[in-house]
Amino acid sequence: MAARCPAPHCGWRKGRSLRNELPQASSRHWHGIRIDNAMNGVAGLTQPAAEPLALAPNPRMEVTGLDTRARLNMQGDAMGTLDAAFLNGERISFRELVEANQFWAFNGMIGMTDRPLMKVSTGETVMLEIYNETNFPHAMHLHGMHFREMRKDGGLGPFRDTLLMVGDETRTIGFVADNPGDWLVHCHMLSHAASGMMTWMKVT
Ligand SMILES: [Cu+2]
Repeated sequence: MAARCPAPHCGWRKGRSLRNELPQASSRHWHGIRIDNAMNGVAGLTQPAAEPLALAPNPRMEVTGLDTRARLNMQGDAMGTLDAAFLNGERISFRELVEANQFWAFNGMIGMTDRPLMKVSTGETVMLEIYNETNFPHAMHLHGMHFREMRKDGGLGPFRDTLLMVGDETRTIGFVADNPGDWLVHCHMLSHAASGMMTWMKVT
């Protein structure tokens, strides 16, 4: 707005919220509108300044030109292939894992680890192959970014952030890592997540 004086006319529908897309913390004070004190917009007196909102760019539809490939094996359950896994840096037998109520794993690791599942740079296109070694369905959920399934026939599925996978199934997802940060990757059946099916990825 600073580039124009007077600033352009600004209309807003009742009930909609405003967000700060300016590069600095800002407040807004209204003339001509009777308003609650808490919304009067005097930073430091009636409300804190709104911090700038760093929104990720819209997701890119294409997932071509792959930069990173990774694989995630979902493991666990008594009928599955997991005979031991790492929990807090220690290799533990499946029997002991059941006693500890920690019997779901990703790539042989239970729960959060110091090292991420993958570390990628912003803008990299990532292909993640997911194999459900177990006999249970799992809902793979990625935080922070949306993905498309890369189907075996070469087609791309719709944008999603969760993929329901049945037992003994391999599916592949692709996405552009366009949102920097540490992002949780987990099974959205939350009892599975609490029992170990959690990891994370880093986008730098
Ligand atoms: Cu699950």
